[in-house]
This record gives sequence, C-alpha cells and structure tokens, in this order.
Amino acid sequence: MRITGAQLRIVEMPLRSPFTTSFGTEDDKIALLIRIDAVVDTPAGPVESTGWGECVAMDAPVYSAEYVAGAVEVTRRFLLPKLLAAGSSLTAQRVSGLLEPVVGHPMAKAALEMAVLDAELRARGISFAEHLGAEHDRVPSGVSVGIQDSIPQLLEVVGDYLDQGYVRIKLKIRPGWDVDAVAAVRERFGDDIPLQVDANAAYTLADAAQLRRLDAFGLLLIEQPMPEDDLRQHAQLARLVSTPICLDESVVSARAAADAISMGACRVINIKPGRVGGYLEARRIHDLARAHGIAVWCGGMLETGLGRAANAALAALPGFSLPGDISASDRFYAQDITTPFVIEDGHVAVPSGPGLGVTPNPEILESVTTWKDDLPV
Ligand code: OSB
Ligand code: MG
Repeated sequence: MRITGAQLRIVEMPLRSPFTTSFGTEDDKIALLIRIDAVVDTPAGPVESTGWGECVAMDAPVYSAEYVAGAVEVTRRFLLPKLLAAGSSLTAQRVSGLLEPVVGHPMAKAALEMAVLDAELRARGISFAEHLGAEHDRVPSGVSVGIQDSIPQLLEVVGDYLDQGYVRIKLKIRPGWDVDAVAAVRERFGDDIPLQVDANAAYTLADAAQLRRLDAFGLLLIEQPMPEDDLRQHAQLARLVSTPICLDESVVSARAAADAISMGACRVINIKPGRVGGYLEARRIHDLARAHGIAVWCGGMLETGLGRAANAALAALPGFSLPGDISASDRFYAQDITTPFVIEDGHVAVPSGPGLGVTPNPEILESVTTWKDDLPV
C-alpha cells in the first residue's frame, strides 16, 4: 500500500469516575489517534482505504516512559517518515521492521502499525480477528477496579460490576491498600469469584512478606508487583509467594517475554499490544507463551472503542486462557467515539467487519478532539 494522507489527533474524554492506580489518578482519558489514508493493492486492483490507530500512551510518563506529546513528536518527526519512505512497498507486516531503527516508543509504533493494518484489512474485507487467528466470536470480560477512598466504597463498586456480569475482578493495589481490600472483597463476595490484583510496580522485594499474605485469598495472580526492569527480583519473589506472578510493564517485547519465562519471573503474561510495539509482536508473545505453557490475557489501557475493538480481536486467539481487561465501553465512558462495546452474559463481542470493524462517529470524534494536524505525505 501507499500512504496518501496522515492525520494526528488528540482526544480528551471524561472518565465516568476517576481511575486511581499506584501511579496516580486520572479523571480524563487523553489519547493520540492516528488516521492513515492509503491506496491498497488488492487482488481486485488498487483500493482507497482508511485506517485508524490508537496510541495507548498516557498523558504523563507514569506507566511507562511514553506520553501523548512525546508520541506526537516521535510519530511526526521520525516514525511516519520511515513509512512514507517505503513508498508503495509498505505493508503492515513490514511496519515494525521499518521502525526498528528508532529506539523505544513501542506505543507510538503500535498505533502506526494498527492504522496501517486497519487500512490494509478494510481494503481486503478481512477482520482483525480473522487476520490475527481468532478462534472465538466473543471474549470473557474482566474489569479493572481502581483504588477507592474506602473499603465500603470498594465493595459497592465491585458489587456493581458483578451485577453487570463481569466474570473477573482485578483490584489495583499499592502499599497500604492491598491485603485488607482483598480480604474485604473475599469476605463479601466469596471465594468463588475470579479475583486478581495489579500493583503497577509499587512494591520491592522487601515487601515479600506482605505480598505473601495475599496467598491466603486464592488469587488468580499478582500483576507486576515490582518495577519494570526487575525481572530477576520477580523471579526471586515467585519463589517466595505461591500466587502466580503475572508481568505487565516488564514485558516490553517478545525477547523480554522469553527472558522472563526462562528466568521463572512469571507464570502469566498480560499482553498489551501498545506496550510491545504492535499487534503482530503481541501475537508472537502469545505464540511463545503458549509453547511454554505460560497463560496469557489481554490487558487494557482505557482504550476508546478503536483500541477496544483490536484488543477484543487479539483476546479471541486460542492462547488467551484468562479473561482480559476488556470491559464494556461504559465502564469508562458515558459516550464512546465508536458504537459502544457492551457486556452481555459476561462477554464482549469480537467485531467481525473489515479491519477493526468499527469506525469513529465523526460528530462525537470532533466533539472530543482538542487538537489535530494533517501531516505532509
Ligand atoms: O496496569 O493494566 C494496567 C490502565 C492504565 C494503565 C495501566 C493499567 C490499566 C488498567 C486498566 O488496569 C485496564 C483497562 O483498560 O480496563
Ligand atoms: Mg497492569
């Protein structure tokens, strides 16, 4: 395909309730979206197409080093020019290789790959799910519950999500909000609800005794207890606690996943396409983990309907044996920019239309846009 147009856009969408993690509180989702216009070669000849990419970098570099304004800069100045230089030989398959000379910035790279892949698949009439190798038409829906102001408030929020049918609850934890929160949820809702926790790197090995107290609650996993670059320490912690360790932030590539698996640093991996540089690298990690008997599930970054659509497609691959953080649009947004994803019988449907299978509603998209720029092509 050949790129004929590229537009960057920042959207700002109010969250239905503030989302608090160990790294801070978000009241609004601020995201970079990329639209690529292209002429795609198909068996039926060249076809004009459009693709959408969503960059999961947050407004501030608190989850990983990337952030929205940095993603804008690296995309316009370094990444997009490399795709343009490829001319008509560009394919989604080639994007990650073309962008490899730029160090880091996986979220910006993933968004570009997503847009190129979407344009390509729309032109060919193939869905993300079919292209990635999905085997299900719906995926079980888990929900990530932020740190609350009090235990009673936490119990109310969790009870509400269970009423909506969410099949797995993930509690955000941090020192001071961990064992008591988990104990209270277990006491109120019983031992049978699938429950897990996510520390977003807030602990150190010195907290092993406290984390070990979580073993009493039959959790599915403890996600990313320690910092991103502490693979060895995660391997040590894994020997001190019986709850499976899951890595999120640490798994920045298929190579990092291979290291983590071989060191015994995790028994589970949270796969986020943005964190690893794209949907195709995400699929490689899925394949690698599957071959090693490591469970994977699809994480989320508060995506709009665009990223949610792609995540649902990925989560429908056969190795995704645990429910992902793929909740309904209304878990975060009163109004999504696409047709909203809904939870039905504890599941979210995998879109089956060409490409992402969803497109932004133009009026809604404009109403949440705070900045946009057409890039020279
Ligand atoms: O660590 O999984 C995380 C949101 C923002 C940044 C990091 C994380 C999260 C979540 C929310 O847990 C997942 C979702 O989109 O539902
Ligand atoms: Mg996480």
